[in-house]
Parts: sequence; C-alpha cells; structure tokens
Amino acid sequence: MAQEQHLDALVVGAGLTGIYALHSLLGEGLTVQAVEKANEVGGTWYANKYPGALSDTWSYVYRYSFDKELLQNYPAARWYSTQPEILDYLKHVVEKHDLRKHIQFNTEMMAAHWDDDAKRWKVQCQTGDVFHVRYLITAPGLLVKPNMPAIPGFDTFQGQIGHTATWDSSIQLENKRVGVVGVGSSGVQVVTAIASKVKSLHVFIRRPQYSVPTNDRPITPEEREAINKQYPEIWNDVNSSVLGMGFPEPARSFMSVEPQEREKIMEGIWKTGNALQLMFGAFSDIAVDKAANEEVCRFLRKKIAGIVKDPQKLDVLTPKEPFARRPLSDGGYFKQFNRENVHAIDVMKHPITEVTPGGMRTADGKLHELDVIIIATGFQAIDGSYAQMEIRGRQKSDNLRDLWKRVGLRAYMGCSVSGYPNLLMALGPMVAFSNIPPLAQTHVDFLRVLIRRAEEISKQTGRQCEIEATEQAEQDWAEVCDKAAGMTLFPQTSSWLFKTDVPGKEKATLFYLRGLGRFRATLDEIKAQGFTGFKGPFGPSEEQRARL
Ligand code: NA7
Repeated sequence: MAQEQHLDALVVGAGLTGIYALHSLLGEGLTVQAVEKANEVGGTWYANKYPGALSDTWSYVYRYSFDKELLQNYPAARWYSTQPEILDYLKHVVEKHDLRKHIQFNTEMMAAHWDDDAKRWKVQCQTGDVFHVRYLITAPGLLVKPNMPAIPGFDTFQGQIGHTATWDSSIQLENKRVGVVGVGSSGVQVVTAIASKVKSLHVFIRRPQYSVPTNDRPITPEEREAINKQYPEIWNDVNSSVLGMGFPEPARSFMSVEPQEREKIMEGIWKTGNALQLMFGAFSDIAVDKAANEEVCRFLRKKIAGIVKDPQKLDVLTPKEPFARRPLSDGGYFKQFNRENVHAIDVMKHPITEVTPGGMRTADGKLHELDVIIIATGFQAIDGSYAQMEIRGRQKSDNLRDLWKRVGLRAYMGCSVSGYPNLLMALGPMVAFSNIPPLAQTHVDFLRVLIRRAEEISKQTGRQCEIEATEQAEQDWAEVCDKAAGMTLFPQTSSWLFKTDVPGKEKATLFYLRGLGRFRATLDEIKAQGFTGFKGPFGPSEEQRARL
C-alpha cells in the first residue's frame, strides 16, 4: 500500500553511485531511504546484461575503495570483470552493509517539488508513495535511457528485437540470423561474444571505431599479493590521475619520443594493455595533438588491416576519423569478421531504410534477412536519466529538464543547480570524466560534506539551510568545462560525450575533461574556501568572501 513518509534524505537510484550515497548518508546518522525502479540493485550493471558485457577498466580499480576488507577478501579473478561479476559484487556490498532494507524496489521517482515554506522536497513515485525530505540525492546513472534509432518498421518485425541497454536474457541467439546495429563498446562486445554461436551475423556499421585488445587474463597469485599490499598507493595514484584507471599517465609528448621507440611502446600496449592506456597511458597528448593522434590512428589502422582478411570488410571496418571517442577495447572483435558467417554492412554509404517483417533493408535496396535484431545504439546520456522526472525547484514553473533545454545541460561541479535547493545530483552533468567507482566516491563524499555543513548551519540558525549553487558559479563552471573540452580532439568526432550522436539534441559538453585529480583538487579548494559557488548562508561568509 502506498505510504507517505518524512525522512531527512531520499536517494534516487541504487546503482553503483546510489548504493554508496545510501551507505554514506546512513553513516551520517540521517534517516535515509533509497528508491530504485528495477527489482534489484546495480543500475546500469543490472540492465546491461547483453552477451559479452564487460567493464574495460582493470577489475581491481573497478571497486569501491571505502571497503578495505572487501578489497582484500573479495577479489576479481581476471583483469576485467564481466557484467555478472560486477553485479554480484554490488549485491555483496549491499548485503554486507545491510543496505537492502533501506531500498524500496520497483519504485520510480516521477516528480519532486520543492516546498519553499516547509523547506522540503515532496517526492512522488509511480507507486503512489510520497516522500517529504530535506535533501534529495539523485543518482539515476549516466547511461540509462536507450538511444533508439529512428528506423521505420520495428513494429512489423516478426523476429525478436533487443536493445543492449535493456537486454532481455530470454532472447535466444544460437543458430539464429542476427543483426547488430551499432559498434560502440556495447556493439563491439556483443559481436565478439556471439559471432561463433549464431548462424549469420550482419553488423550494421555507420562510423567504424578503433578498438584495442583488452588482453584479458587471470590475475596471478603474485599479482594479487602485490595489488593487495599496494592498495593505498594504488588509490592515491587513481585519485590524483586524469582517468582514474590505475595506470601511470606519463608526461612525455608523442613527438618527443623517437619514431622507433614510439612504435615499440604502442606495440607493447597492443599486446598487454588496452585502448584507454593507448590514449592516456603512454603519451600525454594523444587526445589533444592532431599530428600525434594521426600517428596512433595510422598504427591502429595497420593493426586492423593485419587482422581482417576480406578487403571489402576491411574497408567498412577501417575508421576514418581521429582516435577521439571513448576508447574501445575488445576481446577479439576484428578477427570475428574473418568468419564467413559475419558480414560488415556500411550504413554510412547505404543507411538502413526500414525494418521489414523478415529483416532490415538498406538504401541499396538489399534486404538482410534476420531472426533477431540487436540494437546497440547507446544511450541518451545524463539528461535521458532525468527525462521521466518532473523536478520543480523554487520557481515552480521551471521543470529541470526544461531549464536544461533553455540554458544548456549543466550543474555546478556536476551536483547543484541554481533554483533547486538541496537537490544534490550524484554524477550530474559536467562532473569529471573518469573511472566511475572512484569518481562516484569522490562526488558522494563531497555531497556528504555539503550536507554535514548544512546540518551544522541549520542547528545554529534553527532554520533548514539550503545548499544551492549561484547562477554565476554554474555559468563559470560551464565555461571551464567547455574550454577544457575545446582543448581536446573529442569534439571533432560524433559521440555521446557531446550528445552529437542523438538526432535533434543540442550539442552539449557533458563532462569536465581535465580529469579526476583536478576535479578533486577543485572540490577541495571549494571546501577550503567555505564552499565557494554556493549561495549564503551556506556559501562563504562575508569575511571569507572578502578574502577571495
Ligand atoms: P555508443 O558508444 O554511443 O555507440 C552507439 C553506436 O550506435 C555507434 O556505433 C553509433 O554509430 C551507432 N548508431 C547510432 N544510431 C545509429 C543508426 N541510426 N544507424 C546505425 N548506427 C547507429 O553506445 P554504447 O552502448 O556502445 O556505449 C556507450 C558507453 O557505455 C561506452 O562508451 C562505455 O563508456 C560504456 P555512430 O558512431 O554514431 O555513427
């Protein structure tokens, strides 16, 4: 039966970030509850259960660092963790910290309205449940809402259709004629996982991407012992680095190294590393220097040409753009195209025009006969996660998603929007781009400090303190993020990082691209200066302001 509850805080979402937010706020002694629309924890790692789903970050840093015991006693077996392993880990964390009883499942937040008299959020869920809370922490995930391609005729298809972002595990692929649309991380993983099992595989490729082998293998007992011993240093390095992925990020530029030596370094990464390492772990400037980037592209194109035997397939699979998207790593993607049952269809040349009862037709008139269509076209990143929510702040007319349409998708330090007091977004727009677990902890730790300080002020003044960014701070942070993005080659390619992949969406800078270390340093500075960028009485005192 629907209930009305009064709590200190509500956490929306019980994925990797929401779990930690719930744990952290319970630790503050607040009354907290989480709502989760699925019937299990895990968020993206619960929904993305398509064949081959894997994290391409080294498993021992794709972990919360706060639980030191689990780091030692609940190790991953291999260098990369699969989706089921990550989901098991998250469930284990929830059980260990007894969080399940604080999570209400099958409950989707539909609306939140700020009551400026009561200084509380009134949150309504699709179940009819209502929560009145002083702090609303949204952790709906970055990559949740599927991006569906606008191809007519899906409803006429007589076979099965599945999107990787909402995968239905009952879909049978063995011995079927399967089509995959999209070759980002999800498409590349699914193609690699199913090519040997299906009758035929048609891969519909619009912009082929570079991909580097993950070189996955078991973690040896010696490696495990070293990792366990060095965890404190490992987390220090992660937290001060750009990507937070656990590998060193050398300061040497590409051109400062002799050509032969550069080739050797790239070859070494191809054989033992991954794509993130090739972009950030060998040289400092692959993502910013056009000439250096082109050299890496040349190296990668040669590698692809060395694997794919059929010249027609090779042509379709060879990327033409800079190596400047979210880098892809794979467990043997390109070699799947040497199988006779695997076809590479160039849908830049001949776009998919329609789905028919028997398959998909391309603009050259060909009908590709299929039993199953796998849509691997990614997500409506960040604002897609907020698309179903009506969030109205101080000015009742302003639904947050309408405000974002008007002023751009932004939040001060990725967490606070002017006009929406005590709405604290975990991994909201313009948060740093990095390995998610250390980023989630960093961001939630900052939110916890904000709430702790607001509680102190509330006690002193006898009135509920409001945490709210100034419009100026929001604007300034948006400029910092735009400028940082402009220094890289990333805006030159079409991708979810800038929303250029979703037709009809405004181009937007979704992330702070200068890395986790600088992001953390900025958060520390904000704290040290009395919470600059936030409105009074929460923000800096008059005295602190005078000193700034
Ligand atoms: P991505 O990386 O956004 O990839 C989506 C893919 O779908 C990409 O190859 C797109 O081609 C393709 N796409 C999108 N629309 C179409 C249409 N209409 N026709 C053909 N192809 C299309 O999503 P993923 O799920 O793979 O990965 C997202 C992130 O999750 C990943 O970066 C990791 O951080 C985890 P395009 O390149 O736009 O031409």
